[in-house]
Amino acid sequence: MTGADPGGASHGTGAAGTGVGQVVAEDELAGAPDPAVDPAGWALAAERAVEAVASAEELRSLDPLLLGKRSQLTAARQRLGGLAPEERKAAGGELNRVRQQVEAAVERRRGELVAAERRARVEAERLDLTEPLAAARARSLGATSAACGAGVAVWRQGLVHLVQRTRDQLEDVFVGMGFTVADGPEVETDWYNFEALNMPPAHPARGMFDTFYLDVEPAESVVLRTHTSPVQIRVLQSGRLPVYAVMPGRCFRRETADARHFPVFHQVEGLVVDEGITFGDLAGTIETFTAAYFGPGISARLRPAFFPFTEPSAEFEITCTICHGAGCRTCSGTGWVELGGCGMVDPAVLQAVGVDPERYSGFAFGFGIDRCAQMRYGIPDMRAMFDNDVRVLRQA
Ligand code: FA5
Repeated sequence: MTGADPGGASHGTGAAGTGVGQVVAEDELAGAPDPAVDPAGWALAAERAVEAVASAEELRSLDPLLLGKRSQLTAARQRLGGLAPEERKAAGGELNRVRQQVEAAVERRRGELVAAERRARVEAERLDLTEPLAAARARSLGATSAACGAGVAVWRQGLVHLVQRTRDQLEDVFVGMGFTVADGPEVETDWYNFEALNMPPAHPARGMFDTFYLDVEPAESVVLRTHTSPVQIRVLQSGRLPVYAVMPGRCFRRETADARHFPVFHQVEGLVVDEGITFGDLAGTIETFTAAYFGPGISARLRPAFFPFTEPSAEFEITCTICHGAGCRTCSGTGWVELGGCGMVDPAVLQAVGVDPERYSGFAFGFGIDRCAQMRYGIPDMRAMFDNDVRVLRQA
């Protein structure tokens, strides 16, 4: 093999802005032996150059110098034509082998660099959802971490919506009393929402619920649930007795919004079914819940009422917390606000789901969560809770 000019391939010296890794890599290549003379030595230097680059971008810039038209390797290959056929074959084979070796090294390094860059990008773009907004915002404005630690108050931290907070608090109260929490669908069949609750088709009590029907066949067979009472049926159908459960969730009625009503609202249903349950247990449970949620000193009363799925039935009311009983727009001048309905589970309901009413008895209740929040936080008009004006929500 004829000697070759080691400087035959032109090596760039690194363009303006070239990274340190690339400069080191180019230096490695500049000092490499001629591959036509020492292919293994050149491959070693080329691999060191590949290792020296610090980014995928640098590796891309180095590529033409390593394996491209301007490379020592290509120059060596071009000079093969001057060799005798036998020599040319051996030297060509050797140059092919080192090319493959360096190509593999480039690919391996490219994989490492791309993965490292992806990791760095993900880390830089990571959102810490638990970080207080003031600090996060201050940092995004360029404040140092010391300034963030000192509490540069730019934005205030968000808060859980009043209704969700009340739902959580009510769940906590009942879980503390030994209840479990169950769930049911917001879209219900007519059977669960009405029939199983002792309201067959055309029963006049259906008029108590202004119902949204889904546009499916057969007509009026599927509804947006008007109350959480259908979840009672689902819990009883699971067949596990005794039952001590609360079932919070969203309900829907075709009602015009006013100071105490909203077309989309929330209830928490309660159901206890066991041997020997009495109305006294119901009254005691409601009293415990009221004291735990509103604090002592709240005046409450049970008034006789009618629900087809409980017998006897009652409505649970507290003194209006806006006017303290004097009468105002919120309580329609009565001084009292109804929070929910309740009663002893009608034996027909137990029978409909295969529970023996001779052995088991129970009570149920359904409270308006929004109504509870409204009364606890003294909000005269329920609509204010859904205007999403943070000044209102923050006051509570
Ligand atoms: C019922 O919905 C019965 N399912 C309650 C029940 C359960 C009775 C178990 C017996 C046994 P009622 O329609 O009264 O009852 O609603 C109960 C409570 O839900 C009301 O007192 C009120 O607090 C709340 N509520 C009802 N409609 C609305 C509405 N449109 N906006 C806000 N809250 C409402």
